[in-house]
Amino acid sequence: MADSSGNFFADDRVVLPSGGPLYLQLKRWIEDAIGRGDILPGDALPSERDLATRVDVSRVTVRKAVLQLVNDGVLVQRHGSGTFVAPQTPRVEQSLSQLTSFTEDMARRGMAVSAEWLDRGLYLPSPEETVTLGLSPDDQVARISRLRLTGDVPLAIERASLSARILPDPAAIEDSLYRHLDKSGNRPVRAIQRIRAANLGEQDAQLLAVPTGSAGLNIERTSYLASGRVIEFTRSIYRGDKYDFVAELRLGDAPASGDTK
Ligand code: 16G
Repeated sequence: MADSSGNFFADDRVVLPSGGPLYLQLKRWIEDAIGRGDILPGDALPSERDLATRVDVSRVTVRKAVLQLVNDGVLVQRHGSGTFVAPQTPRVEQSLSQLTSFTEDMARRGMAVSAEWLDRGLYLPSPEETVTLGLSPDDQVARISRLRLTGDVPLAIERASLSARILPDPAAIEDSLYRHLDKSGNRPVRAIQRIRAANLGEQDAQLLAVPTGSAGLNIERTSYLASGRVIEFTRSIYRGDKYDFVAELRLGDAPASGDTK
């Protein structure tokens, strides 16, 4: 990627925004430069030492500002190669009232999807899978785990379990699990979704290309066929900095406050 940051950082006139501790001034200066397009996604930042000299602050101040920007997802650090402006992907808004697949969600926004397979195969079910999926003692379970991306930006890790009777050959799934299920008339029509806040552990954070401990959303989806049978149990971890889950709320049956009649 072309590095257009050279001109910006080579400019002598560094005027930090005023107010607050120095590292926050420096942080805001970098954010403003990104906001104005003076430095672009993919551009490299100068080394800690060079930046400290250029801005005339200590290396500790630079380190603090950069760390916060990395935690905010504004910068990314690549081991051995330096610090870069993070690629920009808009936050994704996902409705909580529609049962859609990841592929459909992204296609609706004109965003390219891809997946990295982490695992897929048939296994002996765990007790939780047996109960949730309503399996018989000698049934197998199909497990598929994917890192889901748009472009080269990872958004979520999804680990789905389905009865092997429904999904006897997990390797046959191409891009979309729901499209695959649709072909055999097994696309879910209803789901219960539970969302919990979580701080990402080291392994998940690494897959999602964010610092360990970043905010994430743990989502469990149990999906049903029209018959009421459970078809899918998926545990997902979504990046907290990329997703907004949006629910429409309507006034319920209870009388509005003040309505005493
Ligand atoms: C969504 C679902 C996931 C489902 C997947 C199918 C959430 C939290 N999860 O990502 O349960 O397995 O879609 O997507 O929304 P696909 O058809 O693109 O494989």
